[in-house]
Amino acid sequence: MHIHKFEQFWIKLSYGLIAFFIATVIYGFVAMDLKVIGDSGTIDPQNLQDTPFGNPGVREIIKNGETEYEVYVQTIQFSFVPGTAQPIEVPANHRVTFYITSPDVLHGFDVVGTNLNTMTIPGQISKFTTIFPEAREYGIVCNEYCGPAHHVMEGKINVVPESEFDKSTLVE
Ligand SMILES: [Cu+2]
Repeated sequence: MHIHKFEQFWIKLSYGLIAFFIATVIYGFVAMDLKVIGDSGTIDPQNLQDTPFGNPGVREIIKNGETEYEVYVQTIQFSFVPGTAQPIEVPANHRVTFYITSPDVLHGFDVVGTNLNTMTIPGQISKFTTIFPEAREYGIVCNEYCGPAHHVMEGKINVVPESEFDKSTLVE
């Protein structure tokens, strides 16, 4: 069968593009250590008050004899609760698990300069675990268009040395 040389060119280019896109995905997961945000279940966005999201903030838990932290965050047009009005404060070098959901519309939760980045979806819980290796401040931005003040939706995570961590900021 004769295939015209232009046709051959476009067929080869198509296969090349597919190979390139697959390679970028593999590169992201292997070399950049990207992970897909876990499916952590669903939640009724109208009734967050009866869940840990009703009292959002940082909780201390003991897991396998280690002190870990859980951070419950609501993303609401146009702030992170907590995160915007007051920063999320966690100690360095401890495992921190974020649980994030949205009572209104789709938002993003992107910890600037890191690979911590998730969509927050009404009815879904986004969950990821990290360990902040050093004390410093991180910015959070919303990276999903969520309304007219989307561009000012931002917050902060304060990672402090363990000795300076103020446990009075924890929620029950
Ligand atoms: Cu937004």
